[in-house]
Amino acid sequence: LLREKFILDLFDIGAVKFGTFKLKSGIISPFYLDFREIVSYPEIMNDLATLIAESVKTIECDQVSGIPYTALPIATLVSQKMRKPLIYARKEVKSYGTGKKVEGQFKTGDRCLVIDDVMSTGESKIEAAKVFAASGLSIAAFVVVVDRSFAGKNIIEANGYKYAALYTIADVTDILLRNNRLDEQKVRDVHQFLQNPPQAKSLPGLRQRKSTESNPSAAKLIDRMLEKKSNIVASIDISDNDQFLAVAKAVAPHVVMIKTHMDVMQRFDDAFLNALLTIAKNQRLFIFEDRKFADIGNTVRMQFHEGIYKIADWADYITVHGVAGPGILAGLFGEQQKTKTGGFLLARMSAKDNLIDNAYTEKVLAMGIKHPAVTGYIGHGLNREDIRKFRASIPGHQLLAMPGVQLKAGGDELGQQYLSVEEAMLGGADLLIVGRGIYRSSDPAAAAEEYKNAAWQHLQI
Ligand code: S5P
Repeated sequence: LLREKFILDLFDIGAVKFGTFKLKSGIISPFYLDFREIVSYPEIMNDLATLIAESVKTIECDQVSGIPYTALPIATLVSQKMRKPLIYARKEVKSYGTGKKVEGQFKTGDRCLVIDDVMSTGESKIEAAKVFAASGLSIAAFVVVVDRSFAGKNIIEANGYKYAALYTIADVTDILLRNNRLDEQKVRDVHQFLQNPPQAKSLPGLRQRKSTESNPSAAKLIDRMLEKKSNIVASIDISDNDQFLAVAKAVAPHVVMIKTHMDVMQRFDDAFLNALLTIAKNQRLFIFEDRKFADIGNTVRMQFHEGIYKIADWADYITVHGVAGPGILAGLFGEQQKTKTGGFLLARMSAKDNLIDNAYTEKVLAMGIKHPAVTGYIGHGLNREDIRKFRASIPGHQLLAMPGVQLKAGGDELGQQYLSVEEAMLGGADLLIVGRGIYRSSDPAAAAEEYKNAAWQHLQI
């Protein structure tokens, strides 16, 4: 039977392995799937294309596609077998030429069958669906070779997409067991894993993660969070100075930081700054200037220390883009840390269709992990699973601050995307940055307290 033979072949070429494997999320898995090398086995490729074409016979579609890289050559063969045209979404959009996101010919409204090798969290499928939708295509169905049984299927179906898998991982182990390729113990390990899917190991509590040596600015912030029992950063984006101070006073008891965009204030003078610093001192909170520095080292050094704002004189924390490379950290914080200010690097943003991709996020993390003045990162995510995976790549002594949060998920008319407090916290955020959710409320003090309580109960201290 082709269906069995294909799995035995996969096993024989090492595309499915059993043992102990650490996944990207930090979860230890008793099996591992890697389809990247099957392109080197033309017979196996042909068998797979036959199996897929057979299984999708009843699905009506106009186009066939595969998610790059691994599934694209597979989809190419399926397209041949089905005699249906192939399209594919680029992984990176070219900055020259046509700038098209989807290659191949199609019409608005075409229904596309999208093939992928493995289903795990569903994240890459949702991403692909967004790209296709933006080009006017709809998804006829997603079809994967093996479903490794995480939340993926639910997410795909909850989003209203048709979904099919050639095999579940349990089908795979059954076939291998029947054909004496696997012993019973290994199969039991897999079944056990599937019945109790382990959560990505959560980080130790805040107290344990605190490291004054490797991250003094995070240690200071953690102490203050514990003291105030709050991980809320109130982002007071109000340009009227008096209104700003009134909200600051009201929310101060419930928040660990007030985040400012000093360049939107109508007035910047000693009276205003002193009033703000007095609130900060009396209510034991920090000032977080969301300046989003992004220039070369020499320029950001001036922007930080000089000019009208002299940010370095009063900001406890600032935000920094990684785009200019490590020189920006040297410019802001010096070779040795000469300032007491800590920096949050923007690793992911909450704005819809922002240009940050995974490769950029990883480079920002690599840049920040080595630097003692990097308190942590600004990050966001699709849902708790997505945030968890991202959180797993941040070391415990650095903090994750998450904007784009309200009590309920949603968004605004300018592309801001909101996660719920619960989703953000269960994903592993350490600090929540809340703007309009608090200052637009008719009672900002009560709102700040509500956010504080809703978030704090989820924080591992
Ligand atoms: O990705 C980001 C990064 C930041 S710092 N998305 C954001 O929204 N922010 C900031 O967080 C933004 O500049 C604003 O000050 C705050 C969110 O405000 P809200 O009113 O949407 O909660």
